[in-house]
Amino acid sequence: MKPVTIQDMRLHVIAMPLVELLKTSFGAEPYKSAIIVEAVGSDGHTGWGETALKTKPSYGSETILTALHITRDFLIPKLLGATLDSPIQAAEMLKPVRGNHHARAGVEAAIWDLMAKASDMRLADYFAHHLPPGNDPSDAATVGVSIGIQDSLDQQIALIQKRVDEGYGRIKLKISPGWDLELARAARRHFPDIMLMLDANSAYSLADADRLRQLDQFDLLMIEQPLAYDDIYEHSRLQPQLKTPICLDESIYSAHDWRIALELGAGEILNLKPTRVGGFTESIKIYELCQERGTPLWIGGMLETGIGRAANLSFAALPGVNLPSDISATDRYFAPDITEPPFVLGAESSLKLPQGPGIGLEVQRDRLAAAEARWREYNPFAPLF
Ligand code: OSB
Ligand code: MG
Repeated sequence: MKPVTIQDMRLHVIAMPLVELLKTSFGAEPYKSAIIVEAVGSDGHTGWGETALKTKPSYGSETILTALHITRDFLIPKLLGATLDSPIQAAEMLKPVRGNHHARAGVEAAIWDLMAKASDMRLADYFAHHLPPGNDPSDAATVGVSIGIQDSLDQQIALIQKRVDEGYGRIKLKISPGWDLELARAARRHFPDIMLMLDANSAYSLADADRLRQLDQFDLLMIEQPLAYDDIYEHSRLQPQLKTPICLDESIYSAHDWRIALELGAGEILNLKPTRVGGFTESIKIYELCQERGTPLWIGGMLETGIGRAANLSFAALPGVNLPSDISATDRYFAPDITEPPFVLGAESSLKLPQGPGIGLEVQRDRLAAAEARWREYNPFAPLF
């Protein structure tokens, strides 16, 4: 593997109009926001990473502006001018910056792409190179689609129908207290055979156990993050009361967290978002832990642009990822994206990996600049000081 010297790192804060908003139990934001990290190597290659965040501390504690501060003032100075033998070394150098997982992940992702390109490898093959033998990626990953809370059951059913017609084989519905049982009942009545799951985004408490248990009758693949975003223990009290497997999202930030959750019996499945756990180095540790424990694994999303999605898809193509991932076709998110070519849903609810080195997509500089201009106009917190 070729060493790379980091010559420059540039940040692009963007806002992108979404084809379909994603309303969760904590609300919806009008644009998809992100920090796009551009890493330039002394060999002339450019690596791209995405710090996928919201403008509000709603999903987690970080926001676009906190990540901008951490990235610019603490992370980039650690890597500028450094010669790296592997992206894992970059992760080690960034680790003294505590917390701030999404910020670290965006920077690390740009290094993974840059170094895969320097070695002329697809990112998926480059990931496999950092895993034991037997982990070669497939050329496609199985995916599903995440659907936000709608204004009525009729609208919700129509939207599920549209996604089923498009070919999605696994549907995830966002729920919140009062928008749960009737929703699941209606979805099951209309679609008796689809792979169906729910995501509560931390909207319930242990006192809701009786209500959550009623969801068992709908043959759900899993229920994602029913309880508090920073809880593991109470999930371990809830899981034995449910037949439906609990999948943790918000409360797992590391392999260490997931090991503790498994030991407590706080859930059976993990939604691994590389951006939430601080990057692909930690994701690899979690991947190996899941293989060791035999727990199912899939890759979650944060409405990433093509940059973040191509990297996530490359990870999702590894053989240990064995449930459909939240990585949908480009037309679910943007018209157009800032990358080319678009992802198009293929047979059996799958997306093909791009074939070029690294993330394998071309960033469209004009669209990136337009998305940066939109951010400057939209930024709800510009007059901070
Ligand atoms: O909880 O999984 C979630 C998007 C933003 C924040 C949290 C979540 C999500 C999704 C989107 O469900 C999945 C996707 O990127 O398609
Ligand atoms: Mg979730």
